[in-house]
Amino acid sequence: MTGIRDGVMSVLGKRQDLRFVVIGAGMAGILAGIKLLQAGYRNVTLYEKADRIGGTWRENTYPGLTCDVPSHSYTYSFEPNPDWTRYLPPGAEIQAYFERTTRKYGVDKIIRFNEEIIRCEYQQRQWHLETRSGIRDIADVVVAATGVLHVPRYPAIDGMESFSGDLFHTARWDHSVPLDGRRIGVIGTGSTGVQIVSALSERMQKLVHFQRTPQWIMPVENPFFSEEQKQAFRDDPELLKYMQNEPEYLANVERFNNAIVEPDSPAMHEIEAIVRDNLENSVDDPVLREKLRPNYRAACKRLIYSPDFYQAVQRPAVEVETGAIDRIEPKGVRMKDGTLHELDIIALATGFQADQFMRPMNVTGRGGVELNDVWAARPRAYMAISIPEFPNLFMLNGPNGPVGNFSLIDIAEHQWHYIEQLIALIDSGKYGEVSASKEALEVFDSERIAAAKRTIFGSGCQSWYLDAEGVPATWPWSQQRFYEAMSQPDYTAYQLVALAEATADSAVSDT
Ligand code: NA7
Repeated sequence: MTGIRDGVMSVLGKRQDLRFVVIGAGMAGILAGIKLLQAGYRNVTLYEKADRIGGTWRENTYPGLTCDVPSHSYTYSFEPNPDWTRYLPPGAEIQAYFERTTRKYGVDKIIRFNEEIIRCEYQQRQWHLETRSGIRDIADVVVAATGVLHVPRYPAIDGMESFSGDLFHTARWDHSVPLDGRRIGVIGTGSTGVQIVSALSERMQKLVHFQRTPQWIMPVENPFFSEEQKQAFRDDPELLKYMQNEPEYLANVERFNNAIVEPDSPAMHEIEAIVRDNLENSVDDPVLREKLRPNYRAACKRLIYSPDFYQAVQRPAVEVETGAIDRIEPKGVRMKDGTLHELDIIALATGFQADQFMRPMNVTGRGGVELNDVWAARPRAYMAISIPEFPNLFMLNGPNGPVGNFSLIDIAEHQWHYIEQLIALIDSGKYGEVSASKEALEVFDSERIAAAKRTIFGSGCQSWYLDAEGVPATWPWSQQRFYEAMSQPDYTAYQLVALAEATADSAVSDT
């Protein structure tokens, strides 16, 4: 089927009249915007529900927010950044990087802010979109770059509204609330809870960390880059490129990914030994150590990288509460055993609804097929990119893609390379509709599920990686296999409707 590709790649960007809508101006949407402009398309709009770009890095501003991927690897491959201040980038620096990059590539000029797409309907060979404020638009191609973890998950704890202090989800951090010298409760021990506890342990009069499930902690150092180092990165593009593709880090990512898909490999046992040693050697009090010891395998939940969490929880102001929460009362958190933790602030580090993706947007595909119905059991997409009956709609960081302790920017760039080749089919004027075939999705999905159950994510713990049936929703194969899959679409997996045919169909439905 390479013939299909050869015939169309040469004309990319020719059909200047093709209209693109990108939904979401986070890392992936900005990438799509840059790439479409660079390909020569001029009819491109990004819709963003908020008043700024940034996605995750705009929404999350909690104290201690840090990416667990090294700074230089957490950049677009084409836009290295010599100015990162430290090995792991603080959230605010990442936000500033995306803002700078958006302006540099002119994407800021094509974003419509404060416009949330609420409806996206395929009719007569085009996508008809509507925003919450009532704006309507039509697109030939829609790129959904709506993010993965963007809908906060609030816990079902009674009495939250009765709390007399300040209570908020960590993705809605209220910066008007003073912290120093006060009493805070942090509910949740994912990456977010761990980072907040680490950042606040010395600032609070009292910090109670409510832990339903302990976490394995991977030690990591987080040094600052010196002025000399940053100057060297500025002066030497080759050095900067080397930092982006630092061989030791890349080898670690590959080893880690291979370990995820082979839970009994020596690499996974090595990871388990490192986190176990970290716990044994870092926590002095045997009672606290046992409270912090998980009873599931390392990396089953997303592994937490932290340079200072174990130090933080041993500080005098910090208490790790492992009992069950009964309810929230005006003065604080009441435990099932009757204990009341009196607090001024409660931060809900309880994560996100990881199965939402494009939703709550209402998406209706060919023939009136509703995405909510198609995804009723769980979200799924062929190669994480395309859904049958939803032609010319492609996803970045959609369901069943790789997630883990590595850069989602790298993942999105590879996905874009693949999507670009699907767009080329439409751009060629030869095909009017491009979407994965039902058969291809079924085969992909059943192979994926079988493999996913065997990954470390399926080794017996609760996490946001799991779907409603308890199966890991992630890409279950090696990183290499992902790169190979993204290098070129298997066109036989696609239902390609010739432009003439699609136009004739839409003419029929017009009448
Ligand atoms: P996560 O990783 O989903 O963690 C959520 C945490 O909240 C986790 O410890 C949960 O415990 C806990 N939780 C959820 N509901 C409750 C209730 N009702 N009571 C007590 N504890 C609760 O979210 P994060 O924001 O930390 O991280 C998300 C991702 O963002 C992270 O993996 C990175 O990719 C970036 P549980 O483990 O379910 O017992």
